Amino acid sequence: MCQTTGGASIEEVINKFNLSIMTEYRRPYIPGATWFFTVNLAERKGNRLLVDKIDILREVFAETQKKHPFRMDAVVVLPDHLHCIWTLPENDADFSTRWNMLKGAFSKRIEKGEPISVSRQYRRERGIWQRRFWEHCIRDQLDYNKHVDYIHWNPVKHQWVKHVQDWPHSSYHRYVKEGIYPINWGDIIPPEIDGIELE
Ligand code: NI
Repeated sequence: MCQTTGGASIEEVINKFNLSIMTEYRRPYIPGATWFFTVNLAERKGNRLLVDKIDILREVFAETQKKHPFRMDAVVVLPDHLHCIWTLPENDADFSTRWNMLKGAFSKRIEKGEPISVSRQYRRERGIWQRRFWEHCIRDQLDYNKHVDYIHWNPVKHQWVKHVQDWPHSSYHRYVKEGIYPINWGDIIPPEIDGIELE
């Protein structure tokens, strides 16, 4: 399903990125079934809709998951976009159905009034979310770890908080509770994600 890059051994990669301390993850990725997503609101400037309506967002995630199961490995909700990692059931790569359902159910519960483009008016679409989203098939355990850390570092990256632990809307807190991260994780930028740009 997703291509492996081959070539460099884990040791080579670790040396290259100076990853002296590796975090022990308890939910190993599953080849071909684990995906990273970035999903944006249509209007990002000054828009806090996702955190203002976090309860609705939680509801629609749960409803979608009930109808079309997936494992949520990591998630962060920022005011104007979100990132997450899902693992889909075997032989099921249909993340598009899940995102359409989730985005549609969320929009339906938000009062109308957002600016809507002509093409969307024509199709009777709402203007809450960007139509496109970014997906990336996780290649291996190192790629998985990197994306999990990217997610949890994101509130600091976007300068919403100074410390990872001060942002409530992420799975970071679950990771600490489960003993996966030490409490001071993220006091400095994790070296393996330095310079990565996935929004
Ligand atoms: Ni981001």
